[in-house]
Parts: sequence; C-alpha cells; structure tokens
Amino acid sequence: MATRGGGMLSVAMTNCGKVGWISDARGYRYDRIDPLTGHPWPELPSLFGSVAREAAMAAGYDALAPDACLVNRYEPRTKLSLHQDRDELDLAAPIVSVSLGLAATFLFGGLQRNAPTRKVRVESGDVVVWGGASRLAFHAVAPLAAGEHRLAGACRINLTFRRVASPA
Ligand SMILES: O=C(O)CCC(=O)C(=O)O
Ligand SMILES: [Mn+2]
Repeated sequence: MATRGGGMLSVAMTNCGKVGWISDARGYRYDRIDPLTGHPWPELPSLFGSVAREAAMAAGYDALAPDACLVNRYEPRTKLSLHQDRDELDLAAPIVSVSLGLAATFLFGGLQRNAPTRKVRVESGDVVVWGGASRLAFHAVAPLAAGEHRLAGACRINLTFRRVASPA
C-alpha cells in the first residue's frame, strides 16, 4: 500500500471482514472496499472470529466480535514503525494479534511515543492481546530476520483482529 507522502509501506497488507484498513495517497482509513479489486473484502472466516473471541476472553477482556482483520505479510528486513492503533471507533474493544510463520521482535511501549519499549519475541502461533489501559499503547515490529519457516516459507504473517464500528 502507498502512503500519503508518496512512499510505500514495506509490509504487504490486505484485509478480511466488514471493513479493512487501507493506506493510499489520500492517507489511511478503514474502508468497506478493497481498492485493488473494487469489491468488498472477503468475509471474516468464522474460525477467525472464534480465535479472536477466545483470545480476548483468555486475556481477561470481554469477548471480541471483530469486524476487521488486517493481514500483514513481512518479508526479511521489513518492519512496522512505532504507531498506535487508533483509527477504530470502538476503543473499548481490545486488539488481538496472531503471529504466524517466521518469529519477530514485537516492541510494546507506553501511551507516549517516547516511552521505553519492551521486546517480546513472537513465534508462530503466539497471540498478543492489548486493550483497556494499554489499548492506545505505541507498538512496532523490528526488522524481520531472514529465515525459512516450515509452513510459511521466508515470511511472517500477522493477523490483527479489531472492532472498528462504534459501540451500539
Ligand atoms: O505484526 C504485528 O505483530 C503487529 C501489527 C500491527 O501493529 C498492526 O497491524 O497495526
Ligand atoms: Mn498496530
């Protein structure tokens, strides 16, 4: 995806669910339409919904009913800069993040951009959940180390489940 500044995000992204997170020359936002196809995003598979719901509950939050799943694909050397997930209208719902494929270093900071970050190694199958007081915490992914994963090959796939719609 492109950025407002005319660059490209190094991490490849797509979505499933009612809305998807997109970035282009106009900036970033959630949209019901995939700009690449002109069609709505594929439905969020019910198994994905169960994983998100159960992970949120296991982490002590209310059951999450995700309406968006951002799919990130990292190749070696790609990274995600420090940011907050704050484009969702429902900030009461946690974020559920599932890691697959190559391991990565997830950096989890505080509510201020300059707060120190904690390094968390995330391996295939690991799930990170943040919400409540940490919902707007800054976070990042360090440049991916080269490697070969038995199932995913030379890449890491991350799924983040989000509740975007405003609470009823
Ligand atoms: O890849 C990850 O572990 C985090 C992804 C993320 O923060 C995002 O998509 O907003
Ligand atoms: Mn994020």
